[in-house]
Amino acid sequence: MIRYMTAGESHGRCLTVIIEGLPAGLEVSEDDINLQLKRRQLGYGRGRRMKIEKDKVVINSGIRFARTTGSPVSMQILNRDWDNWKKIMSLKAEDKDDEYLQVKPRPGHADLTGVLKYNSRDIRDILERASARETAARVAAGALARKFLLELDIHVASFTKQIGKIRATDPNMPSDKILEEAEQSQLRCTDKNAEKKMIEEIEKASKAGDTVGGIFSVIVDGVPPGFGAHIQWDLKLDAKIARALMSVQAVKGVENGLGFAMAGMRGSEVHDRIKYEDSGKSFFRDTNNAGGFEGGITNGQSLVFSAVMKPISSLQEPLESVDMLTKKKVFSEIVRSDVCAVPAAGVVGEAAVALELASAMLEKTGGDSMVEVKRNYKNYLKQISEF
Ligand code: EPS
Repeated sequence: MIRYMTAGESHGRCLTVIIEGLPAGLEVSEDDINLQLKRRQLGYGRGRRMKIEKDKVVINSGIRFARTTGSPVSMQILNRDWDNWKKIMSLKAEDKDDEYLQVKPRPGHADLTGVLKYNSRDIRDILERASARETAARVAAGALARKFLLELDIHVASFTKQIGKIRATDPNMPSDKILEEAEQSQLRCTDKNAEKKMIEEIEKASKAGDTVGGIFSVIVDGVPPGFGAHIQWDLKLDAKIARALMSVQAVKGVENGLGFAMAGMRGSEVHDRIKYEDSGKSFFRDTNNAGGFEGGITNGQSLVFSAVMKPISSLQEPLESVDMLTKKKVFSEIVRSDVCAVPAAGVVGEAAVALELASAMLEKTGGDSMVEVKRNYKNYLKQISEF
């Protein structure tokens, strides 16, 4: 089982992540992680912060001679912007300055719920940790899960499906091709026509001081049947993945396969017919409406998840709110932010899915080293092929 935990504030010194449970002998370099961190920083619609940060990982433990040792891997990503925020984010009581107090909560943000819960009179105590900057740490952990999955020939990709009202046509291609095409697009969208309109949508929102959300999809190819379990609610792998995606900042809904569209369809239209290939001795389907899961267990088809990201709650044209201290009507705080971060959320989604999947796979295969994991995995694949 993989466990991971992040720490760090958006404008603090750094982000930290500890990931535990990876087998020993997994080949990892800093470049593998930095590549994923860079992908997360891209996308049309990002704010000025992304020009300041050049996210790079510092690995502090758990890796030796470019391989995991089996010990917890701890990593850091320094915030370059920290230099400009040292006083506001200071550890020392004497640096406290009421000039920087934030008291006008943004509707849609954790600002108000957070201050009420933690009894704080300064929204910054909350917003710094609620910030999607935290996802950089998750992407670093996800990069390791991704490397693990690649060793088992499992490929994770994502693409932007919708921005505002503009919906892209489904790519309908294998994950490695999706990855290749999405990477060419500034919105990580494989539909060029839709991409143009999406950019216009972002520009319009930006000019109006507004923000725009959308949908990203995560696809995983190469997962054999039998990972996850139907026997207990918290062992269902589709549910674990949905939770991980739902926990990505600003995500408000998750679907697997056809998801919500199934509501308006009949059983006969939805369910993927079971077929058998005699020569290859394997079960297969011609369709994948189920998105790779039946009964919380992988069914051998690609895993397909989509998540909706609400428009970011930091607007440059602020919304009606209430001053926390005076209780008078005000407009919410204006803070530097992105207009649209759906493409970046797709990369975060890949990491979230990779971590859950790698963890579930390890639960089944067991193994303290990659050699042991691969041997067990191969045996399981043999068992399925002989069914
Ligand atoms: C960031 C995500 C967004 C950015 C942030 C960096 O975080 P939030 O959820 O707080 O809007 O806006 O940058 C800033 C907070 C800033 O000062 O510009 C990220 O993904 O790294």
